[in-house]
Amino acid sequence: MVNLKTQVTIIGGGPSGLLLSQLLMNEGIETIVLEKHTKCHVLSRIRAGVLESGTVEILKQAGVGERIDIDGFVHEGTYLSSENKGFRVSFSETVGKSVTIFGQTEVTKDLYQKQEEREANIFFQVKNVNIVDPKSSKTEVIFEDKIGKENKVVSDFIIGCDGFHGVTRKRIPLSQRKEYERVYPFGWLGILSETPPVSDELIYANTSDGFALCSMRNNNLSRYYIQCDANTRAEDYSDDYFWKELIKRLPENSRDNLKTGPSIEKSIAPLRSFVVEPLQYGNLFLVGDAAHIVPPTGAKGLNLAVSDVHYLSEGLVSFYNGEGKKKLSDYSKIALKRIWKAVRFSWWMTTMMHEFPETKEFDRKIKLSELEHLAHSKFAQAHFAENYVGVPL
Ligand code: FAS
Ligand code: PHB
Repeated sequence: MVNLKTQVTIIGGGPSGLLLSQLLMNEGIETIVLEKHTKCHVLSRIRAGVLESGTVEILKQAGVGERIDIDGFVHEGTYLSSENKGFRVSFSETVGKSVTIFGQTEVTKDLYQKQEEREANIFFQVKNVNIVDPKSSKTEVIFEDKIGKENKVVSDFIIGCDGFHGVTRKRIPLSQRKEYERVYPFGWLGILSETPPVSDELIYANTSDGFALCSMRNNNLSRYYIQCDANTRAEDYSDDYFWKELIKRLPENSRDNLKTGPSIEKSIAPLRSFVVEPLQYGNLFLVGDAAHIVPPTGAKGLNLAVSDVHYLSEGLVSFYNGEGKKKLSDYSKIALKRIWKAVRFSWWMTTMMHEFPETKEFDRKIKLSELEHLAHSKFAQAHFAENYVGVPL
């Protein structure tokens, strides 16, 4: 058994684990990061693309803002459409803010680079991660490293940044945790294509055929999603089918702009809303997708993970600055307040923009009226914008 010692053990080398390690190391706090896969595998995931202004600030604080400023697209609004009639919601005119389009893959790439510059202690391809006793003052995590050797790391705290399917959440006894969940009866079929984006800002579209979203990564890399049946596989859908369905759901005035081409990535994301409470159990803390999942409609997944990291790093820095555990023990309460606001907004937007199998004519009329109201009410648009750009930290 190899014995290791550190201050904070972070399980999960995705965006939240790496960002937390970077922010703590910037303050002279030691970390060890345990990641199940290779770095290459982590970077091969195509996920989020919208960064709230608060997220960009925190990433800059961690030292990974440079490329965001150069390659990111600042969007001061977004398009929505109902029954192929589009309208725009301005974030700048309503709440004086904007969002930035910059892929999660690129954020994660920059975080890995910064961690390597700091000679961070990251173990890849770990197996059989076992958290001994989260309640003990000196926590222990036992894991097998990539050459099959058993390691034990002793630290003050363990942070669960291991995503929805990780091990940390389940380490909290069922009697001590409460889970809230809504699973949606559809998924998102997403493609990446080396084609110019159809629009200068995102388009969220609702039609009786279902939802569609037009996003981008750069001037010749577009990301499109259409609502699909939950129990289907990406390979069940041809590119031809995808483009035909997408065109049908677009606002009339955008259709001619759409440039189609072969998909270079195609995947299906299931849609669910999930929250676990509390986010702390002894010296174990949960962060990001390990604690909550939102449907991507509200573009909140990555942004929530970053705000969790922000609150938790403040608590840990305060503790190591000798200010006691007050801020740390407030983490769960403070983070959950912002989490539930984002969960509500993501649920509301998903309900308004998607077609449910059981949708009755009455429901459809309500949805059309809600979109009609959003299209014409400055107050409704301000409410939408306030949530979409991210409620203050
Ligand atoms: P992550 O899941 O990114 O990272 C967790 C890490 O822990 C992974 O690298 C994993 O390999 C590792 N791990 C797991 N188990 C482990 C173990 N036992 N030991 C060690 N390591 C372990 N959000 C949006 O806003 N827009 C989107 O379009 C969007 N699309 C998404 C599509 C999919 C398929 C998914 C799953 C999520 C999507 N999200 C989207 C949300 C996404 O952005 C997440 O919120 C974000 O990745 C959360 O980051 P982390 O909390 O770091 O979790
Ligand atoms: C994306 O660009 O992948 C994206 C954008 C907005 C969303 C979800 C995904 O709401």
